[in-house]
Formats: sequence, C-alpha cells, structure tokens
Amino acid sequence: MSSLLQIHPEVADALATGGAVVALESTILAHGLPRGDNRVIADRIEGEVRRNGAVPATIAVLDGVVKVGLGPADLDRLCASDDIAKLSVRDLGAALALHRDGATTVASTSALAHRAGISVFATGGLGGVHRGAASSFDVSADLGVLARTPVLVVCAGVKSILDVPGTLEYLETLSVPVLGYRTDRFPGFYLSDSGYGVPWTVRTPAEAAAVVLARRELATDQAGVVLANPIAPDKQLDPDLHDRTLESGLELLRTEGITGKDVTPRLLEFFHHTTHGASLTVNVDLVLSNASLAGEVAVALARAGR
Ligand code: PSU
Ligand code: MN
Repeated sequence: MSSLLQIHPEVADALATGGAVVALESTILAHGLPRGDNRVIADRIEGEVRRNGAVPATIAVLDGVVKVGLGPADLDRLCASDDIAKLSVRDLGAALALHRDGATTVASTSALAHRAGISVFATGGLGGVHRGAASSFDVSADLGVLARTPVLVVCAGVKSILDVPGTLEYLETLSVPVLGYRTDRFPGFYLSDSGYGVPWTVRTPAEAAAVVLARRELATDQAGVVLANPIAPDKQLDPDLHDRTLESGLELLRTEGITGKDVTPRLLEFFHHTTHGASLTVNVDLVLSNASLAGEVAVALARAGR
C-alpha cells in the first residue's frame, strides 16, 4: 500500500490472518472530548474493543501520513496538540500534501477503514442533517460517504442538535440501512430514544453481521450500515436538563455566529460545561458501549469468514 497510508503491524497482522478489527475515529478524541480526559478515554475505548477479542485501529493523519492504528505516542500527540485539523474526506489530500496533523471524522474514518480492509467502525454519534439545512445546506459529509462506503458504523444515533427526522429521511434516500440494536427506536445520542423509530431491529451481534453478509451476497453493499446502539435509559442524560441545554446551545450558536465544521465541537463543549460534566459522562459511556458492540460484531464477521 502507499507510503502515505501506514497500517500498524498489529492491525496488519489481524487483517492478514482473518482476525477481527474495529476502526475508531479520532475527531471525537481531538475535538469532541476535553483535553486530559481524552487521552484516558482513548485507552478505554481501545480496551473495550480488545475485551471482546478484536484489534482496535484508531485512525488519524500525523505528519501527512494516514495512520491506521495508533501507538501510545501517536495518541499522546493527537490528544494534546493544539494543531490538529478536523479532516473530512475532502481534506485528506491537502493534509497529506501539506504534511499536516489531523483527526478524522466519521466520513473520513469510514473511507480510510474501507481502504485498509476494515469493515466495522465504532463512534459516538453520526453527523447528520443540521437544523435549518434547507437554507444553510449544512448536511454532514458523513451521510454521503456512508452511502458509498461499505462499512458498518456502530453509533448512538445522532445528537439532538441535528434535525433527527431529516437525517433519517436522508439516510433512506441514500439507501443506507439503519438497524436498531435491541430496540425499534432511533437513539438520540445523550438520550436513549430520539422520539423516532428505526425500520429494523437486530437482537445479537451475529444478526448484525448476518445483515452485512446478506448485503454482500446480493451485491447491494455499496453503502454502509448504521447500527444504532442506544445508551441504557438509566444512564442517559436527564431529558429536562437535555432540552434546556439544547435550547440555550442553539441560541449560543446564533449569537456567536458559529457555522460549518465548528458547530459540532462547540455544541459538545457547551453541553459538557453547562451540565457540569453530566453530558460528558453519558458521552463516554455511549462510546465505550459502541466500541464493545463493534468488537462483538467484528468477531462475528470474522467467524463467518468476513
Ligand atoms: N458526533 C458526536 N461527537 C463528535 C462528532 C459527531 O457526538 O465528535 C464528530 C464526528 O467525527 C462526526 C463529525 O463525523 O463530528 C461530524 O461533523 P460535521 O457535522 O461537521 O460533519
Ligand atoms: Mn457540517
């Protein structure tokens, strides 16, 4: 493979021997979680993948090279540096050519995971259709990339800061299937239930893997699969606190004039600050739960000969 894409030896070995591998994104580490906490959480996320028998491959760009699987020093840098760009797919070429450091979003992590031969990916929340997208045109590139990248993404739905029904409609338009894990409700990131339903429910990691395999068999797998894994109801953010924080957060975006790729990190930071860390605890819990489930699905796929 190109010298611009380096696969960590442990990941390369697992891929070569038919082992289970889970891709992990780095934007959540560099731009979604507070400094200091992020480094510890990075290890815990990877630990959840390993606990289930899969190899974690956190993806980022360092010194203009795509790294699939990061060592401890790479993670240190990604979690501490002030100069980490947020890289969607369209930014990758420039970041490589200009020797930059950058964190990858769901869109770019999916694309790079697929390029490396990894078919399961865990994150916190998927990007989606933003409120007011009809005039701002702000629809996350996550959706378009998922429509043409055969990777299963485990997530806790999308944040309520987005237009949730609009996002679900758009996923349908793009022919990206949405599976609820042991639920028929679409999760709302901090909340177990966004208020909207999902078309399909799977009850086990093996069922999720079987969906991927059936799509391959039919050659209808040009798109990815969203496996929506809700936070347990007793661990979700208090819904009243959530609604109040959301309202003031949206107001803050308007007064600060924040748009585009800065919206998601600013709002997450506002939530963590305003809820005195309660939203951070939920965010961490759901990412760990997604990493764990992704590990199980990757193992089920590997057993089936992927
Ligand atoms: N959702 C979260 N936390 C995050 C993100 C999404 O709860 O950190 C990140 C992911 O990397 C996702 C990106 O791909 O934000 C979407 O950003 P945008 O809306 O600018 O496309
Ligand atoms: Mn956007």
